[in-house]
Amino acid sequence: MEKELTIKVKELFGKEIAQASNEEIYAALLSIVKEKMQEAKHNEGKRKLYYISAEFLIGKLLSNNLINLGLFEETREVLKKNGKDLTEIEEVELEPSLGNGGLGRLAACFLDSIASLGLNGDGVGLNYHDGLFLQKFQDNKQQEEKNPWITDKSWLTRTNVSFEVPFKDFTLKSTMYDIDVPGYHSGCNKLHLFDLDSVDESIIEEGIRFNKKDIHKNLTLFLYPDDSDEDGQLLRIYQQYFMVSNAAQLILKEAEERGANLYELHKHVCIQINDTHPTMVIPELIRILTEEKNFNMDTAVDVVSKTCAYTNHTILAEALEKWPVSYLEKVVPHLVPIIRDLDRRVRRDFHDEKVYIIDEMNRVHMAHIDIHFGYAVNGVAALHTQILEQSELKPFYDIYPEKFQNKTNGITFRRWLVHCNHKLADYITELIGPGYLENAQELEKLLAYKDDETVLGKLKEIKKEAKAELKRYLNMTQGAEIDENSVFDIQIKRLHEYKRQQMNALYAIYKYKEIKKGNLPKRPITMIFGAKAAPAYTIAKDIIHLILCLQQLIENDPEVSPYFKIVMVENYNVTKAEKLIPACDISEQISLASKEASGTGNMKFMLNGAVTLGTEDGANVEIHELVGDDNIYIFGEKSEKVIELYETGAYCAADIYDNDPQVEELVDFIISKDLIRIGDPVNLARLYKEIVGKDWFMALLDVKDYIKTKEQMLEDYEDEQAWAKKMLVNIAKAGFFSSDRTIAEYNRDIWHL
Ligand code: 26Q
Repeated sequence: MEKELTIKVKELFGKEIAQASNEEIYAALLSIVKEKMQEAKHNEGKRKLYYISAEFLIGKLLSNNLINLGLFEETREVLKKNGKDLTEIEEVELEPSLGNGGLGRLAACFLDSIASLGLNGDGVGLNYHDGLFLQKFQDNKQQEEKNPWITDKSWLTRTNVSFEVPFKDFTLKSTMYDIDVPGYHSGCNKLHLFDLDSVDESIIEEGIRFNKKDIHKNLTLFLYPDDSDEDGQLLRIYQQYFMVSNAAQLILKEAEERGANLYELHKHVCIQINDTHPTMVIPELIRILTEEKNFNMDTAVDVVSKTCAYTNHTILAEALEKWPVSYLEKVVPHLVPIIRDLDRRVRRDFHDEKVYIIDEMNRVHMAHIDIHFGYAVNGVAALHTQILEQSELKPFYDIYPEKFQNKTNGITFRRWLVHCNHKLADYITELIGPGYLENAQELEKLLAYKDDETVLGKLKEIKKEAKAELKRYLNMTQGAEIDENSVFDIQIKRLHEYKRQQMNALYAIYKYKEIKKGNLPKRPITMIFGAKAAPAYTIAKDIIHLILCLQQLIENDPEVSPYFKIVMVENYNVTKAEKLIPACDISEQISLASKEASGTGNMKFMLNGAVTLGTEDGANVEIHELVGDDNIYIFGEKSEKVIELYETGAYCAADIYDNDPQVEELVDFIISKDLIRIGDPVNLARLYKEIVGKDWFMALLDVKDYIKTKEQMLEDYEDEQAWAKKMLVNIAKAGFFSSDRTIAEYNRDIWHL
């Protein structure tokens, strides 16, 4: 690397490494790594996977790619020798904001593992110019700004591949951009991102407003543009169809180039549909096969059904996509006869309106297309899959039990350990060797040290350093002053009522009041939040407002601030997650049981030695089973009970509020004089009313058990040795959550590459 970098820096900038700026070194490294990846061989195999997803939350790529190419240590050393710091050079790279949360980050971890296992599989998505919005806080509220990330120094490579995508009133010509995906000590795959040359960022007005009707200029501007009106929903259909029509054309072109007989497409291709956003790939493939390849309808349906598989990531009814037929008529009328034909087939074979594709309100249920006309359906954690089979998708499970599978999510250890916490990774390697990076189960070898004081001491030291590092980072990025000797309690994830950041805020109110009463904590507490709220999601924004107001209240109260602090991290993203996760003591995974399909942050925290405070939900259930009762803190009602409460409609937040003075006191604080002085009375009153009057995700049901359990956890934290042992057990048991394991299962049971 030393020679290559010296030559490259000289060639590009006429300088020695030591004289070059961080920007120049970044540019040189980008160029070297890109060349290496282009030279690398693509993974091969008769059957090729296409993972289609609206989101790929890939994060910054420089270090990740260096790690996977085996060049990371070497590069760091060369830079150090020349007085440079790779961490500072990474700051130059802009994070592509091509995702929102778990679903998009999962897709990125999967690409890493697919490549690392040497499997032949590419990602297909859209090249959003501004991705998800940039979050700013102003007057204790979230403001959205545009978030451009594409520069001449990005990882994108423009290709010559282009397709015509037909819409009702016009046809658009796409351009395909590629990002190379190097496997860890393995071949390279690709992420294909489709775009439109005519997209024009200058149509963005103040904030993130833009003309939703100008499809030529806006199609790939934003991920999840506001869909609170018809134009917004139509734009999402334009985006989805543009994504899948390009994907379908690419897939057929590559299959034909490889000599495939399209009547045996499924022997050459497998398409994973990541949630319902890419569902239109099914009717689109059928359309192309029948209109352009002379297939009859029965054969086209049969071949496509043997090619596509669907992953479900949510049971929230409002997130299951249903498009009015009239909207599809306005954007993609050529798909409507095909979707009607698919609906007729379902009605011919089954007599249960719950499984129809088009409902009595003339809406197309996208998930129903996937389940009937795909060959596999999977949930993303054991409990989630069980709920799909036994309640949410039961009518489908009764018809197709053989299609249903569980594939518990995972995370790539390359990014979520080696990169974000290399001190811990190095120490683990010192103890048990590097084998765990390719066979994650080897982490269990750490259990041999669970009573070893030196090892436990070293784990504590590494955690302390990560906390000090986070302190520096938060100070630099947002001027926050935190105490590395305090306990770090962290909740970072999309803002959603079911994830219950509002319940955590009620804990903050509890703690504030306790301190005011003179009940001081044994050790200062730092509560850290990071979350973006969807721009049109009012209650989510009100919850952010509450947290920011509490942050300010506590900060300015000298009786409380020495013992307690809240920091809400601005513009939470992958880069920030990589700084926050290694520093965490308490991992907040507090969703209402049955609502979090899996969670993947929970796995990242565990791997980095945090202890989970969580409900029996999503993958928390599996974490609990692995680490045992002593190494996790579980609270709250179980999913069976919650599901029953929904079914009977028996839950009433107002009853709890009226009958429990402690709960009443906490909730009332939202509209107290203290908070109204700081915040916006409209927002605070709206949130108060929501919680007392509805509380759809039952924060009041669990809040007392939650407070009690967190207090116990804080007490146990003071037994440092016992706590360090919990850290060790969590790390040692995290191997199951490697995405290499998840991908090996997808390949074994679904893809057969
Ligand atoms: C739906 C309809 C209309 C507009 C938008 C949407 C929409 C957008 C994004 C629906 C869902 C999403 C994203 C979902 C998501 O991130 N789900 C998470 O997926 C993770 C990976 O499987 C799980 O770990 C999380 O539990 C799940 O919340």
